[in-house]
Amino acid sequence: GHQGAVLWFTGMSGAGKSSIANQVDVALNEKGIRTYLLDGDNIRHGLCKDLGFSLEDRADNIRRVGEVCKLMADSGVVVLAALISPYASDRDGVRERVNGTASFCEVYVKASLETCENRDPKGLYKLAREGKIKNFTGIDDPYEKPTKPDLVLDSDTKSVPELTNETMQWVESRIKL
Ligand code: GGZ
Repeated sequence: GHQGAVLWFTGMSGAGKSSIANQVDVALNEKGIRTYLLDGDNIRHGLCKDLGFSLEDRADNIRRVGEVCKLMADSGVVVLAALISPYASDRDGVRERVNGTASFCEVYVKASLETCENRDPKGLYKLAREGKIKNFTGIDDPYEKPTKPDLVLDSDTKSVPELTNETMQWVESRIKL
């Protein structure tokens, strides 16, 4: 068996968190590593169905998903969590909760607002600009950039496959699998 770990992908909507986490998930499975992917967009349809996007609700969202990460990592799974997680204090809370029992890696999926807005895969930035969605991260709600991430993925200039490889290299060198 391998030791559990948490790879926590943070970044704005459209930065590529889900795409990269999905590809890393596939790559780890190909190596026979047990994984579980927790995606903000999916979690918000179930476990965190009752939560919105206020500061308090985002904090609760991160805390709940962080607890699930800890439980699963304790059972030996490599957990991939992809949530915007815009507040440093919430991310630090998860790190503190997970550390000690499993490895925690804060993966900053770095992309400029311009990049994210140009991609706008779901048309949400457009709606936010039109004022039809309020408190949208990067538009009228903050994103606190990680100051000491364990890994930075430059999504402005690199492709999903490249960033997947970078993540795999980091995982293989830093986490005992
Ligand atoms: C940010 C929002 C918002 C607002 C809806 N702000 O790109 P997506 O669409 O598929 O993923 C985003 C998702 C963010 O959920 P998270 O659980 O990751 O957020 S957090 O960590 O801050 O709790 C986006 C969509 O929900 N979405 N409204 N106002 N993203």
